[in-house]
Amino acid sequence: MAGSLDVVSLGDGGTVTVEFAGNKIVDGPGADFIVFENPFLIGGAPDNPYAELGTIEVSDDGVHWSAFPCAATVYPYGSCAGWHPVYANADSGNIDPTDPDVAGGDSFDLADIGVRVARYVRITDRPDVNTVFDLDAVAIVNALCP
Ligand SMILES: [Ca+2]
Ligand SMILES: [Ca+2]
Repeated sequence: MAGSLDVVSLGDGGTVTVEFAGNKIVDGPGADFIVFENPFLIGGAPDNPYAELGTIEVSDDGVHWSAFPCAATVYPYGSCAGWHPVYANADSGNIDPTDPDVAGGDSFDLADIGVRVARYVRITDRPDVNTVFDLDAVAIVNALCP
């Protein structure tokens, strides 16, 4: 499976902030949001993704940020984004992009970093990793205003 080409490339060390106007991510059961990049598995091996790592931070006010730790340089990449292939596809629409069990992508649980609600998600390409993060989409799993 090839990664999506319908993406926003951040550039090395680049950053993008996604705001959910009129909505928020809330800490509910399990994963609360999913970040979709376009990694693929080299040779189809699950333990050998072509990872384009980014650090994920969340904020409720756009001023104070909490980061998911992302320091790994070898598989598995822990709380980094950009290393789980995406299975949901907006064009075919047969996989729910908000279901972390089937959608693929990198899922995040606010409880892991002690955050209750977040309106913003900031993604920063890892400048120490010689790949470039390409943002496909961010999906809310647990929304405050569904
Ligand atoms: Ca949660
Ligand atoms: Ca990079």
